[in-house]
Amino acid sequence: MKKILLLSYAALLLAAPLPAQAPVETAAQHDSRMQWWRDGKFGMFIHYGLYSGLAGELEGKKYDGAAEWIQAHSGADFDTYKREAMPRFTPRSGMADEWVSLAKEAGCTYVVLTSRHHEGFNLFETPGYDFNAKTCNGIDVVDEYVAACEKYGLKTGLYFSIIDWNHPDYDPTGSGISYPKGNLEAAARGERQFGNHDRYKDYLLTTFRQLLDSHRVDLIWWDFSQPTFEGDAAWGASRLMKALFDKYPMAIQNNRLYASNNLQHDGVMQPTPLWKGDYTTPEHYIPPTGIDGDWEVCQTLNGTWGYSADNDRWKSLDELIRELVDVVSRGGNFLLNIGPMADGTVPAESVRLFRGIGAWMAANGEAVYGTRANPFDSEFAWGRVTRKGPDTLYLFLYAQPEGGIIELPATFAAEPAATRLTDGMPLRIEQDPTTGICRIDVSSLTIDSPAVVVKLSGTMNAAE
Ligand code: JFZ
Repeated sequence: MKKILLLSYAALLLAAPLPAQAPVETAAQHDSRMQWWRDGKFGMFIHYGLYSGLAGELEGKKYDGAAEWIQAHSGADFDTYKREAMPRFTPRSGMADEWVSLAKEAGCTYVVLTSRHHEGFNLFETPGYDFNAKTCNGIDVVDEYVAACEKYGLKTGLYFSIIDWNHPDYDPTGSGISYPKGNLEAAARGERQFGNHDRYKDYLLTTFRQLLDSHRVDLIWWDFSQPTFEGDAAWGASRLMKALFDKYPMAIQNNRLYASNNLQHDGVMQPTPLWKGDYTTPEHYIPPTGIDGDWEVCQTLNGTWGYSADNDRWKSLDELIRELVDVVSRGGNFLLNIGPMADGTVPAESVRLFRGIGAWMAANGEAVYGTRANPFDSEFAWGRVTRKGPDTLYLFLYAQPEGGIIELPATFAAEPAATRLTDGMPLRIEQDPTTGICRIDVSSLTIDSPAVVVKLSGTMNAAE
């Protein structure tokens, strides 16, 4: 008996020192857990909260920039923010159905809703803590959202802010993370009980459990950390991760319980070690050569995540479709945002843009879903490439190549075939074994969409 105990103790000591929170899984199990996400490629981000009603304006003053940051930008204290924002926040039953049905129409395979943002207002019922949509407005927004995801067959993601600008116990000292000046002043005046951060960490765990206990989730999008404020010390990260895997062992989570280079906007971005989360999250930035491992670009339509009444800096449909293609061709996922208004209505231009993407995806989605990164060493002046399995390439033409001929530095084992994806129209293709170049004549194609797709079927020979 003693011997057995000793032996198993030795085995424990010899085992690789895995961080406690890492899911215990083999590489194959990891691949199967990640599969729907890797193949799904395109998701909708939804930023909805008290800030949606303010729409970029507080106490008669307008704030440009990210509208969901208005409390930090204005410096409003909790009482001011609550007094101003609460009456303007008018969630409506049925709005979540509209969001998810738009996502479905756009060709998204998953959705991520802000269950709580930095303002700390929970969109779901949180017994014991009143600052939540159910208590204030009678609607558990997350309930209706999860039901809509099930109805339309999309994977259910929830964004969960670990930062909290209004919880009395949240202590931002030394975090390097913005905090509303008004709350700091109120704390200095002794009007706010402030800064028992251990108790805040307990609150985070309790609240996260409340969320999971009443809502089925496929993905959690944590947000966010700084190098001086991350992981176990700042958030009790291991406990949060364990709570997720205990309840949903197949769930996926991003990397923002820890600081990383998510906000880096140049150079080669480093992958996230798996124990910090399943994927890296570049924001408002498309890494030019992708990132090793799994990654997802989150992007806005007009520069703000939360709804802002005055912002009309909308990107064009062509730009957005090319961003989607750029990301997918480099091996990433694309999470594109809507910021619904006070009553949940999606701004008309956002609806138009998502429907436009949907129309393009309906015709060309085969070249996006289930694909992997461009297998060639570099990109091409005429456009982008994805690959599916061992014998299919998709070439996305942004422009006509010189002389109307695409030259790929590859040859194919069997006679390859090239067709226009939308209608199967065959294109002339020939390969030259001496130079190792394959030429496709695309001169007959009109570039009448942001990306015209050519499907190339044939098994590529390994590079010499
Ligand atoms: C975060 C949020 O702050 C933002 O509101 C939005 O939800 C986005 C998707 O994620 O973006 C960040 C994260 C970190 C910093 C700034 C914006 N930062 O470290 O300054």
